[in-house]
Amino acid sequence: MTKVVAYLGLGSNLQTPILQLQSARNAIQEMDAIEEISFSSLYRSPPMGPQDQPDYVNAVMEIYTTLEALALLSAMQQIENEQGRVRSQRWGARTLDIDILLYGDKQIHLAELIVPHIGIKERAFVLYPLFEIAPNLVIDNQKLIDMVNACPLNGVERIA
Ligand code: A4P
Ligand code: MG
Repeated sequence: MTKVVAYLGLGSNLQTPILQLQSARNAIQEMDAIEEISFSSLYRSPPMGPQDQPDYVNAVMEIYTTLEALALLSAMQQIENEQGRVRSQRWGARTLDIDILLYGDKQIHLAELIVPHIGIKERAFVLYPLFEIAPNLVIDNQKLIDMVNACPLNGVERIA
């Protein structure tokens, strides 16, 4: 199986979000089928969606993986579950969310997996950390830098 470069978007807004992202990073690094290439700074932002929830901490991780896309999705969902993820309200508060932002240059349109991730082009909390670690990316023939320049920060702040 060949190695694919993939980008994961991590987010948390419950139970010490910074620790949630650190332990998710560790769990991902420990997988035999995954090798970390880089990990962005952490970014804080107000919630997108229901406003009666805490601010989020987000980051983006660049990996090599030998897993197929669906196997990668279920591995990430297992890590979410291990960190106490409860699915109730859509876009509601969560201990950990791991989204597959990009999987090589593949376009995937399955019921359970859409890649590139649906929100990638307009979400500041995804674009800014992604740009930090992969400034030259091109997504669907569009330069990431152009998407970043078109996207207001919307309260996203890099955590020192
Ligand atoms: N799914 C489809 N494509 C993908 C993909 N590329 N990666 C499916 C991961 N999952 C994908 O996700 C619902 C279903 O999406 C999964 O079962 C999977 O088969 P979920 O994690 O169970 O539920 P969710 O995250 O609440 O829903 P959704 O629509 O994925 O929400 P998002 O887009 O993840 O947004 N505000 C800030 N500031 N920062 C955030 O990180 N995150 C969200 C959630 C809302 N507001 C936020 C943030
Ligand atoms: Mg999600």
